[in-house]
Amino acid sequence: MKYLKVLLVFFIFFGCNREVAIRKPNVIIIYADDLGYGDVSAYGLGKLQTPNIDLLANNGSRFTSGYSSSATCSPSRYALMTGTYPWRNKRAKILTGANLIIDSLEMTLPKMLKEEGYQTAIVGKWHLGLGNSKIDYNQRISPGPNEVGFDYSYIMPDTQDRVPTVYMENGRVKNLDPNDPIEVSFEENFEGQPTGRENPELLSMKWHHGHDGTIVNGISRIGFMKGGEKAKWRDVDMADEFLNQAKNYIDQAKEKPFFLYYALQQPHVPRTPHPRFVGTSTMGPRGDAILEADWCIGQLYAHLKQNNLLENTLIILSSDNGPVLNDGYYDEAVEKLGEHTPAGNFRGGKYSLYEAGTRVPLLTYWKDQIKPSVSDQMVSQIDFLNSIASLIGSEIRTKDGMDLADVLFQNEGVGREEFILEAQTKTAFRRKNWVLIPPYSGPQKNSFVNIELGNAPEYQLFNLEEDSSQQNNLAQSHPEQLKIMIDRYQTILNSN
Ligand code: NG6
Ligand code: CA
Repeated sequence: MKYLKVLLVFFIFFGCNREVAIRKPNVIIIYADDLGYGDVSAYGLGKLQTPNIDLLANNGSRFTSGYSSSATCSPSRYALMTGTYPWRNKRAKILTGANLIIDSLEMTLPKMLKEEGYQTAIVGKWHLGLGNSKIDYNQRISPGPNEVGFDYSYIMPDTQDRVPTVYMENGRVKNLDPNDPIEVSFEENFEGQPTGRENPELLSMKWHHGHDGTIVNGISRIGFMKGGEKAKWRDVDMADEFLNQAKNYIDQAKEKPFFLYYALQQPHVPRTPHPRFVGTSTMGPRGDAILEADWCIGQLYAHLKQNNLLENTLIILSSDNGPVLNDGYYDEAVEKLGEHTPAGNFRGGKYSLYEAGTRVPLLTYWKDQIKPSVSDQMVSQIDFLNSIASLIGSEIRTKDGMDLADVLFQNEGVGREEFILEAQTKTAFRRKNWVLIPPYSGPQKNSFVNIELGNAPEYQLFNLEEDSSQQNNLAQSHPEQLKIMIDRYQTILNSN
């Protein structure tokens, strides 16, 4: 009996440990905001140097055909969290003070991981909405990240350029003084509150389009906010704040498998690198913010290393959409760009149906498990849920995502054959090397941000193999291929 007990203890101890080591790695998703394909130096196209991202890229799998689901933030995050195409959800578009767009019954990546015994946390940008009726920032707001699978949440509710400019921890505004309640409106200003439109003399960074509401830290935002003085973040400290929260979380979670969704705010506007990064890039705040993000990633990596966690941690890094230079503030992103090419050699950018809208840096790193490799297999963030589920032995699968665990984590197998991409509720279709963009009304270019959107009165058909920058529309000259693409695209759109 005694021996049996010893044997049992031995089995549980080593059995579990083995499981932890082989089947249940910690999972960290590092998700940048508006980082372009050419912004990462491992991709070899731009002029910025991102040594810490490169270290992961060069020692893991770097994907050259990796996609976000969408060319904007909230839809991409929705797809990342749910493994579901965002165009199936009418509310999955850029959110401003909106309610939660994930249904409480929907499967999510953190829910799946929780079912497999993981601890789960988000630190950083959420932008998937909060609550299900009028939001009162002076109460605990539910549902939010904690109600769709995260044990712990430390978030910026929407974006850095939207009010309220406060952190929220587990559904509550951090550092809120009950005697100074927060009021928020996206319709009208509160009496006596300076705004970017009326008080430009108070601004340290001027707005170019939009962003003319309440001024916080010398920067005017989208929307109006009153109160909550003590709770307001300092923009220049945001990177350090999220990094420290991420490290703290790792420290307290590291004994058991954990999932950390580290959603960086850079290089989204307003770009506010900490003073120690100002001037490090020669490209103004946008470049400096990317170098700051790169530094944060290096610090996180060093922290994992110090804690002997690298062998047992899968790191995935990507971006929610393609790059933009002028996204609403005068911050010299255009003027100081020089020879740098944030979109690589792809056409378009953030908001665009062309490749640069959704073709983003995407890499996986797992020390001693993923061999250094460059893969041209097509993969999407929408596949992360199913692929991670497959890796850790969960049976859960969502409908639109694929199980690409072999491709993403083993340097083996084949990726997607086809994928519907989305930009501001419009969709396009990639199949093998072909891309179909259906006719859409609307401007050819968003002249504020200076990005071609992909709208055209006729079908556009591109062959990426010979024309990766989408210059030659083959719709007229390749009618059979056009028909194949339209038929297949319609079939997927009509599937439910
Ligand atoms: C747009 C904002 C833009 C950015 C974007 C969301 C204006 C004129 N533009 O509405 O600055 O905030 O929303 O970006 O207000 S995203 O990466 O979160 O999708
Ligand atoms: Ca974004």
